[in-house]
Amino acid sequence: MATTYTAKDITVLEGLDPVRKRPGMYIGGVGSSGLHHLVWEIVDNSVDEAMNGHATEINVTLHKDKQSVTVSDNGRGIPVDLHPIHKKSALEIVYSTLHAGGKFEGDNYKTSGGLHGVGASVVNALSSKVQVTVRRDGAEWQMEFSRGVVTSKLKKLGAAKGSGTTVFFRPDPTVFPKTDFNSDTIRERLEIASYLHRGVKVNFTDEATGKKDVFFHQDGILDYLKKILAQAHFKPAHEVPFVLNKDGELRLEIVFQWTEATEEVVKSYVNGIPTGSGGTHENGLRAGVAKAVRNYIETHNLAPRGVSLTAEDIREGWAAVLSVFVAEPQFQGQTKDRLNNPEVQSLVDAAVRPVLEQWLNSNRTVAEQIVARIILSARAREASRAASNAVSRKSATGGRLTLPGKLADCLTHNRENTELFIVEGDSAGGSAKQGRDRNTQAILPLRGKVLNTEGMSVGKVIENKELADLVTALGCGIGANFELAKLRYQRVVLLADADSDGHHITTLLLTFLYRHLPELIRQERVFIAMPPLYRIDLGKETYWAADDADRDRLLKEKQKGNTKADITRFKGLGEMMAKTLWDTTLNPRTRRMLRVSIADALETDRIVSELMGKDPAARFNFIMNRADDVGVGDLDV
Ligand code: 0RA
Repeated sequence: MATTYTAKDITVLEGLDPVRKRPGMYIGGVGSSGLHHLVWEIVDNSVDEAMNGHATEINVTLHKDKQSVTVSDNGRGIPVDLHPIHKKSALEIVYSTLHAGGKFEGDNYKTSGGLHGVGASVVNALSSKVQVTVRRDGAEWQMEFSRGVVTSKLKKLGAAKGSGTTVFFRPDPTVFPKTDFNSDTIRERLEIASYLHRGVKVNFTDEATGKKDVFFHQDGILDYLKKILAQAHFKPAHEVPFVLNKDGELRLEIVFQWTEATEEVVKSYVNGIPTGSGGTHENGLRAGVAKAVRNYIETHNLAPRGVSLTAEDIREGWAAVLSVFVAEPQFQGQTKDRLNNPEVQSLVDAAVRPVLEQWLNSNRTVAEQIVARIILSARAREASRAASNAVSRKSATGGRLTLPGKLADCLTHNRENTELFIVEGDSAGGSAKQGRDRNTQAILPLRGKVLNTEGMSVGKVIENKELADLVTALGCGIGANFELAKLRYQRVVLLADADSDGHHITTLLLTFLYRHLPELIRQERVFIAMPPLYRIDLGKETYWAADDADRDRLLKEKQKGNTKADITRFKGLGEMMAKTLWDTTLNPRTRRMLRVSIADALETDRIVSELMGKDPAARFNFIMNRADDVGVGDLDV
């Protein structure tokens, strides 16, 4: 049962002048982050009320002017009775004195985060207006402040049902250079809060757009993990995620699951505040997980022969959400988003290790799936190291003996202006080999469909002969062994038929490059060749058309009087004469190519993962139709 908690429990320390003198000390600064901090403080107070079991719903409204916010909850309402000594209401004390708050009194009040009970007064000090409305004991009360000073005494508005607290505030424009709130920033933070505080319903209204959001997650951070994996199209490598909720010296919540992806994803929070740069809580989690997994592998004699498991192997494809609640968090780093409390590391480690070991031992199927996933990472690492060693051995000896047999390399030893054409199919490869400039252009024919590598580990990728050959031909290694300086060509050009199968292959290759050799795309080394689909003979003139629209446009433009048009549709690159391929597609003086670039890495990432999970045929259309969005631009080379 909750302890009775009234005005007498509040300790009063000092007035609000210090806050107005040095706002940065309390909210980190007066920029956008500090401005939004005010919202988090007020929301945290309502979250605390909910976490203590007294409120179920929080409403946040960003008003039309974007300069003011209202936060309300259906909790007990801030007490309005008079403090026996100070003769002031708890409401007034909480809002107009620094370090006032029951949170200082220990067990009575668990902190969700923020400024340790001083939040309300800090917001008040830095706001040109604060209006607090409380419903409790059958009545509604209201009080107003400005810049930390009472402007309207506590008054009873009348009878009212239920209970709760509503806080309206408008940040002081003489403190903040810019007082516009960002709706997305608030929305994202509230959504996260709804995951970190299971069962609390958080409503957000943006009056400027009329948009309303409801965030509610009965399963808390487990729902969050599921959302992260679904959004990234990361396939779980085992059935049930690991879940740990612990109260005690350190309150923490942990969920994690291994996936087929190569990335490690960890989202961590301290008192509901995101810690993007990790810190001691994350380190403790990683250490605890690594030790538990190693112990399990050892106890059950599951260690693979010939490879040793590294910490990176254990972390490959690992997706985790970690939320800890720390009484006195110390943040570090340039953006103050790394937890620095040393004691937290061993507390998290000690909390997770035995429970995970126990869990692995009593969920043997899942445990085996996890161990298999980790061994796969180790093997992949070994394989890619071997592949890259092979490449460097070759370049060290200057020999080309280990290059794939089907690669028709270029002759020049100077990398400048060299190009590797990755060509679909052997017969097309044949035309390309004949039609190319042997000095600077190399041809690597690929057989048939390329693997869809989305979500695949480096090891899996290397097991595929076609892709392994491609990596060897490129010479730059892959994954942890990637080295741009070793790339054997200046440009990498994807050359496929102008039809939908060809487009599909191009998309699969782009996915592979984007996911596993992203630096090549970032450095804009990757191009898409544009072979013609039609040959149009008009009298003595010959034209080439890339697609149907191009054909129609050319006919309209060039066909005069009743000249007969002779139109040939190429079935594939293979049936094109070598000379034709040179004239239309390979010759740097006459050809057109698309340069692939990343306009917005995050957006591209989302798009790639979305596309590669869906209908293959639709994918290339997307890339072509939305060329601007993914940054594939026209380029004449
Ligand atoms: C102290 C005591 C009590 C409620 C609160 C604080 C309280 C603060 C906030 C801030 C936002 N929403 C809030 N809701 C409640 C309750 C004392 C009692 O009724 O026993």
